[in-house]
Amino acid sequence: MKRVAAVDLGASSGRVMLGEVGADVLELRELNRFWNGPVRVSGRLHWDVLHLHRSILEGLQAAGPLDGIGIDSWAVDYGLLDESGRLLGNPVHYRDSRTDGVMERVLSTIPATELYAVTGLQQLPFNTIYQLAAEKLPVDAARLLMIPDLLAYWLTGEIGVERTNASTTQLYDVLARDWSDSLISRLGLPRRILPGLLEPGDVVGTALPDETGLAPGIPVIAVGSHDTASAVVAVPAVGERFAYISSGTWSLVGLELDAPVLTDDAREANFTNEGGVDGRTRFLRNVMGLWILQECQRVWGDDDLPGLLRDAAGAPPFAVLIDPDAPEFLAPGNMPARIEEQCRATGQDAPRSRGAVVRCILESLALAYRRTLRAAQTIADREVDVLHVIGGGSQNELLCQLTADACGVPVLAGPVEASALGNVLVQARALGEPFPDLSAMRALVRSTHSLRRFDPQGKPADWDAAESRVFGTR
Ligand code: LFR
Repeated sequence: MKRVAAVDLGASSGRVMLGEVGADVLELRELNRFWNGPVRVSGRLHWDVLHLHRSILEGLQAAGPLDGIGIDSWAVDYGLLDESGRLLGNPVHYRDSRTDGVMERVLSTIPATELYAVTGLQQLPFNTIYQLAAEKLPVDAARLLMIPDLLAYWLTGEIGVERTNASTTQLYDVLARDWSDSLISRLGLPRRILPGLLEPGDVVGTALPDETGLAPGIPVIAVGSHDTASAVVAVPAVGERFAYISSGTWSLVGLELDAPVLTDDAREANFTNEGGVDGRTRFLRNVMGLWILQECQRVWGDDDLPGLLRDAAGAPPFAVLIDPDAPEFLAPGNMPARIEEQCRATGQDAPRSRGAVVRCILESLALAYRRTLRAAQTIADREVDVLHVIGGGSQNELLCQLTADACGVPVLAGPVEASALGNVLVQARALGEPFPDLSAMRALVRSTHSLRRFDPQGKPADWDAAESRVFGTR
């Protein structure tokens, strides 16, 4: 059995979890949980990366003896180091407005078709490529590290970029499985700022006792360092005919495939082909997710989520519907006002109570899931029998039921801590636990975690009508 720590950083909170993993054991215990989120300084949104580092150390120092440490986080964001390894400036949050209009500018010199043929990535305005194009690279920038790589560098002094997260930069060649030299040079970036790639399971280095206060000799192991890649490892699926929603601040809706799908249909529907553990492809789309609800709660100063969900469950169905993926919902701000604005623009009465707002958000998300799931199956030519909802959002029973109703397939909800589970499983395998493949890991998740099942209810015709209301015949 192995005793490993998973550092799992989401966009609203981070945690350090202790994992005990063996042939028939998979247990997590929380060592530290801490706030994470955007910090606005001089008009720019940043991550508080030193707070993250310190909170990670606090968790690790409370862990007792460890066989390994793995770090996963959200994707696309990065820190720049100078030649001596010092961080140049505080990493910027992907929701910052510095990328406004940049995607359009880059696409006028690198056509979207070409970019998709190389990277297979969905167009999101905050992809690393657009963040880099938004600013002049500091003259003393010597290395770019993605957030988990930066935090691993601070623990070990070793530099590398893990592949699943590299695949989210839009600078990675999805077929060659390496950085795209041609895109990097067309962007005017020096090739050497992008370090060599690491595979999930590679040892990054050993934690430096003097810097970290940890016992000597603990390996820091590259995992699926993109949180969604780690989460997908822990989807408790049997076989191939499944879809997943990794449900948190974002909802990542899609399929696991053996190879990328780079067709015009996939590009036009804005599907991404992100790198998975063991060379799999995460064929999915970002749906705006629980972010909209989290921002409503922040604006209302209301942290009683169970109360809001009870009110939403009692609110009239299909009263108000929005397109959650509309660009106005991306940046932090007054979401209730933005929802009202979208209602006005689409000729609907604004929701009159908080419960009605929450109902509107959840039904609108369920509709977006349905559209995405159907498109994924058609484009990838893969039918599914079951939809696994994993991550924090799997605890939201109303959303799970609406998702089953809208998608017309059974939903299996759980595990909640999917990213941390995927993280510890990949570490345990690297340390010698016998998991020959992903299905063995998934079998262990199934046998150690209970799932909740939601069967489709209600009238499918209501969802058809709702879909044409929001999206017309598009
Ligand atoms: C989820 C996630 C998504 C990515 C978004 C931004 O936490 O990693 O997969 O698109 O955050 O990085």
